[in-house]
Amino acid sequence: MKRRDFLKLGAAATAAGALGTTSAFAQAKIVLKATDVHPLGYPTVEAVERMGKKLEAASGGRLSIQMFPSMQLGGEKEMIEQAQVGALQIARISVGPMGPLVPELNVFNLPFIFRDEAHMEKVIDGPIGDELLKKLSDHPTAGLIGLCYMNAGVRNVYNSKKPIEKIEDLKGLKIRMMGNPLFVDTMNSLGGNGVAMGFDQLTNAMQTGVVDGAENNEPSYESGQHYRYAKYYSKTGHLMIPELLVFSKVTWEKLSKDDQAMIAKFAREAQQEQRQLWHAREAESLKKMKEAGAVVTEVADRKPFQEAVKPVWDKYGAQHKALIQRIQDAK
Ligand code: BDP
Repeated sequence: MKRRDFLKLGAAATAAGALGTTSAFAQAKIVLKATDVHPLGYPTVEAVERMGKKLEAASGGRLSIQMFPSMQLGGEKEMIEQAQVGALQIARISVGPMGPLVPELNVFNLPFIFRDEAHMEKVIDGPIGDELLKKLSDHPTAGLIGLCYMNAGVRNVYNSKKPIEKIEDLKGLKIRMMGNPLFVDTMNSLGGNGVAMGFDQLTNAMQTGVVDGAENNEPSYESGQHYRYAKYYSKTGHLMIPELLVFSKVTWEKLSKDDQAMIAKFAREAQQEQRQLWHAREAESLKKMKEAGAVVTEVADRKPFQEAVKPVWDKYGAQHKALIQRIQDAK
């Protein structure tokens, strides 16, 4: 049996064993299985681990979080599926792959929707952020509770061939995008060839030349050592996608109201705590990747990039005009 399947089975068995009737569940020790594609020490992983420590302290050891980092339970597609069936409880995923499930969330996935990180933070911290979390939690088939957001900086294109200084430089490059048609359309409208695949398949795809590169923030590029396969990191800044912390709805419904409230409160705190860790890590990662040989290029004029993605806005944004307006008006 592959390690991943084995872990999946183990997770399913433990969760199923722990979930008896609602009242028995309310008394028993509950170990919440959490997962993240990133390794220990990464801001999102660290924030969830800290949340686990708080839960343990506040519940006198009755509630705790067991972290499975580094894609041990698969990529985000697998993480979402496992959370939906209750084989794990907490998944830290990007808003990226959630767009096809909850269309309103796709608005955060539109290229160049946020002016800068402060604008993005303002939106996720405010009423729009709350509304979209509720949309996710109330969604009849998504099977997930939206707990909070986290920062994930700005996504920039990297590749093995050449620096991207202007939009023409993207022509013909095969660039891995997250699993959501919106992103493939985005890359194609910029002139590259978008290839959708899971984060768990990316290193191999770069190694074997299936793709020429990908796009991500500095900490993901650096911690995944992607500079080893794609050293040209160019500040295209085309996407700024927040992260999500989601909870399995089937497990959630078995928790007491008090436990739900406690988890929700610590998750909201995690949103702010992760942010501090994030900004420090962004700077640290930039330094490390340069030391490791990454060639970082600024893109002087992003206008042509912004104009090229208009069709993506028409296709995915037309049905959310009012929401987009409110985001743009957020100051
Ligand atoms: C990273 C996100 C992670 C995504 C990954 C990706 O933190 O959730 O899985 O990008 O590109 O920035 O798939």
